[in-house]
Amino acid sequence: MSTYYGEFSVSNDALGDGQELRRRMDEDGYLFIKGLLDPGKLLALRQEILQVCRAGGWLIESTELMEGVADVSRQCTEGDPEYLEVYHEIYKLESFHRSGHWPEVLDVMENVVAGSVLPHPQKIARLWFPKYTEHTTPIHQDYVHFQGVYDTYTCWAPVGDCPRELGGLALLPGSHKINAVHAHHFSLGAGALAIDEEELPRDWLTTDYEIGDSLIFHSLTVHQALPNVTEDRLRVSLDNRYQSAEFAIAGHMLEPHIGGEAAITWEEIYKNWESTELQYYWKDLELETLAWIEKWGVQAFEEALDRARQGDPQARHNLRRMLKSDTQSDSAKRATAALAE
Ligand SMILES: O=C(O)CCC(=O)C(=O)O
Ligand SMILES: [Fe+2]
Repeated sequence: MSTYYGEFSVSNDALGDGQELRRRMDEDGYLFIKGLLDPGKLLALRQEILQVCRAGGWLIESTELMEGVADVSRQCTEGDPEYLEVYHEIYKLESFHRSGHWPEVLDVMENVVAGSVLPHPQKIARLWFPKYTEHTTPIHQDYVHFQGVYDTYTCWAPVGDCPRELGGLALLPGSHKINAVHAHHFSLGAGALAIDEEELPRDWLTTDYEIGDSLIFHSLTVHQALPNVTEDRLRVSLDNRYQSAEFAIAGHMLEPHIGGEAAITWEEIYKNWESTELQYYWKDLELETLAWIEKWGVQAFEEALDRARQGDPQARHNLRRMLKSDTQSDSAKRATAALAE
């Protein structure tokens, strides 16, 4: 049965009314704000990001930079060393980190958390190749990845227009109300954890995002990315996280995003920044940190091993991807053994 995607409700009418924004977040698990972010600033950021992608060989030469025309033969994603090479250069951009602190975002988020807001130090950009459907972000709740407290919120925003075919985010309204984490299983898509579609209702919502639009949702709200089915366009987006500054935060959210053994350090990231204002901005807050909960990742890895032994191509791809950046750990040894069976 194919799924029909309805349209988000727009919450611009409630901007500035914290109580109403919180009521809607409690009711629907999301807020969709049209034109929240300034298109001029986003376009400047898009240009910087795409310049890095072009320098990394991801874009077709002689095409208009801002169109983001991808060289499909360079397809890669999170976990691939060739993705990290480009992503880490983007991660060094001061403007990319600053975008998570733009006042228009902080204003809304202060209203959502009803007080002083903590933007997570770990910022995230996603660079999504076209026709790479198997690797699309699967159905999940953010809590399994970002953890900390349930009342953590994601702001997802495309850096450029993002019509449905470019693969924007879709979510299930009200799905946070189960107030619990669904079972997550192995998936080849980003994050490697997925909820079974059969367990869920089918009233998915999405939209044809325009530059500046922002989708804000709760850490238990069930969501997924739609596949990028364009011929040759790269999807560029931001997903940053916010919570009340009064709550504890998961310790890993104080570290840069992804890399495992090849991770980049804050020192490397800050090397060429002009301003120190946002460097280590969380250090004087004396935040209480929470330990990483391993269970979802561990379970998905066991599933990947089982499926790889049975010859499942997605699981085998996942383990081979992991072995490109880690050959020494116990998990790497188990992955090597499973692939050899
Ligand atoms: O952009 C994506 O593909 C994944 C985004 C996502 O799952 C999130 O922002 O939480
Ligand atoms: Fe997510």
